Amino acid sequence: MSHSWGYGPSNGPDKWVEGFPIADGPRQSPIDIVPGQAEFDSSLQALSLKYDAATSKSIINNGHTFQVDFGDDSDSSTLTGGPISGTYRLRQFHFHWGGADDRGSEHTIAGTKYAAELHLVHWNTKYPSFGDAVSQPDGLAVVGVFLQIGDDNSQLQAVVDALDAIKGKGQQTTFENFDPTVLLPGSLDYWTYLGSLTTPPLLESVTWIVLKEPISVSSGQMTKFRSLLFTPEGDEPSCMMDNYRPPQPLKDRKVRASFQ
Ligand code: SG4
Ligand code: ZN
Repeated sequence: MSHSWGYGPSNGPDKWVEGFPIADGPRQSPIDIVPGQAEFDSSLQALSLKYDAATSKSIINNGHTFQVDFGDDSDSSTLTGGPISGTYRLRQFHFHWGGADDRGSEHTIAGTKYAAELHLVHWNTKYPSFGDAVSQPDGLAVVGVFLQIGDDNSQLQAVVDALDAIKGKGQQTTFENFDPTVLLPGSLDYWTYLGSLTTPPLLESVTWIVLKEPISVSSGQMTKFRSLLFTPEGDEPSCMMDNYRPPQPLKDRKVRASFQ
């Protein structure tokens, strides 16, 4: 992989190990979660997600996904409770999705794939910044939410409507006054395990919190995700899709469940 990483045959997940040997490391993500093999842990606390709409700033196509970035210079939008200790601040959220509705999630549930997966990325405020936290074993906590094909998700429409303005890699626009709480399902029941970033540099710094209950997305909304481009304006266009890493070996890890 002499060129930069991506999701194609020549630079995709199977090649990442060439530039990032941690790809074969002991705590890689995503994984296949087998509910019958997860252990209910009554000591796990409820998740507390407290987000302030005033912290959403912009939406950007970074050539791998699109993400909404948040101001993280104060404890305005935070994650506490669940499996983590202390306070983690929301930095950004982004999605992974398929080229068709039958695939796209990174985590799978007993082999079942969802059409997409939302990642809300938080960093541990015991470190001075996101950049410092990203390489620490307890640096990040990512909440994963599955998107299941069904009704139009009206809460997602503000995000979908912004995509026209960021079609090409490197494009960004303002995205203010958005509270991502509206994207969460009714139940905050979750599975949790210790893992990694799912893209290079694949750092083993993530406490994963994967919600059991999916949110809905319509086929039409997924089509709009796929109208984004991996490529910058001016290049031969390549549609952004199948930007997910497949499940990695569980190795010596336990998945815990917050629910019975
Ligand atoms: C996406 O490519 C995000 O755009 C990246 O964010 C993110 O990397 C990467 O996914 C890995 O995150 O929750 N899927 S994941 O494990 O947050 C980081 C940026 O490039 C470091 C800012
Ligand atoms: Zn992600």
